[in-house]
Amino acid sequence: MHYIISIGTNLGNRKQNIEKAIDAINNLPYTDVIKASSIYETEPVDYLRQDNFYNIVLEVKSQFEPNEMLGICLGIESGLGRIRGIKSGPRIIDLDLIFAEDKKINTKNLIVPHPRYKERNFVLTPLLEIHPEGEFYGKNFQKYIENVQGQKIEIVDKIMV
Ligand code: PH2
Ligand code: MG
Ligand code: MG
Repeated sequence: MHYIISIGTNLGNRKQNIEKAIDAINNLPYTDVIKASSIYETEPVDYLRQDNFYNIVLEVKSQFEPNEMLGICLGIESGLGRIRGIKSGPRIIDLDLIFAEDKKINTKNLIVPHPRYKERNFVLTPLLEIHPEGEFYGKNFQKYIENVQGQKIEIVDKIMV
C-alpha cells in the first residue's frame, strides 16, 4: 500500500524531530520512504498562538494496512516524546495519514483521506512537490491549492532519504 504521510513539528529541534520520525518509518519491516518533499517552515493554522511549524510530506510504501499504519504512527509520536495537550496546539511531532492509495476509510479512529487536508497549504504544497502531476491514485488535490494561498509556507531545508 502506498501512503501519503504528513509530518509536523513546532517544539524542540524541528529538523531533528522530522529526521527521527523518518528513521523510525524506514526501520519498520516491509516499509520504505520512497519520496520526501523539502522541509517547509509554515505558519500555524487552526490554533494561531503558537510557533511556526516545520512540515514535510512523505510517500511511504508498506505492507501494513491502514489501521496498522495508524497505530504505528501514534507509536512513533509517543516514542519521540509527544504528550497530547490542546487540540491543534504545539507538538514535538505529529504524523497524519493523508491518503492510503485511493481507499476511503471512515472509522472511529481513522478517516482517510484526511478530513482537513484540502484546507492546509502545509500538506498541499509539499504534496505537489512530490506529485507534480497534481493527483494521487486518481485523486486530484491540486485544485484545492488556490484556496489556501493565504497560508505562508517556505522551503527551509532538504532531507536525504
Ligand atoms: N498541525 C495542526 C494544526 N496546525 N499548522 C501548521 N502550520 N502545521 C501543522 O502541522 C499543523 C498546524 C494539527 O495537526
Ligand atoms: Mg495533524
Ligand atoms: Mg495527528
